[in-house]
Amino acid sequence: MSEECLFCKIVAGEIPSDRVWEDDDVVAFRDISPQAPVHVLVIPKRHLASLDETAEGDAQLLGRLLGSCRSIAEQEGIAGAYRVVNNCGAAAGQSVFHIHLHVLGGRSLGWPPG
Ligand code: DGP
Repeated sequence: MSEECLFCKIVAGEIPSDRVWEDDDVVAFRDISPQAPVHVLVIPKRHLASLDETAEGDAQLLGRLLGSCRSIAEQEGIAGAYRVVNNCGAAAGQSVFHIHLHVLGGRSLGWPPG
């Protein structure tokens, strides 16, 4: 855990969140500022600042994050019609430096994204 990290505090339960999923390695909760009717953030319990900070040894964890997105999409009723996004780095829109996948759905999603 990183003591200064907002999402580590959410994992620890020190900051409340609307959790929709949890297993040994992964937690998912609703985004505080939803950009779609379904907007869930999927994060590892272990602190990793961004995708750039991951290495070969994190491949299994990254796979589990993506697999959790699939399960959450099914649970949320958006299977077959959702988007998974990772913003890596401030210039790409990352504002919280604990790696997370956004699962967005429940409305029509345009492409390309902004
Ligand atoms: P990003 O910009 O890709 O780093 O996404 C960070 C997201 O985190 C953003 O969509 C808003 C969300 N967020 C920020 N603070 C909180 C919080 O305290 N609780 C929850 N549930 N979401 C948060």
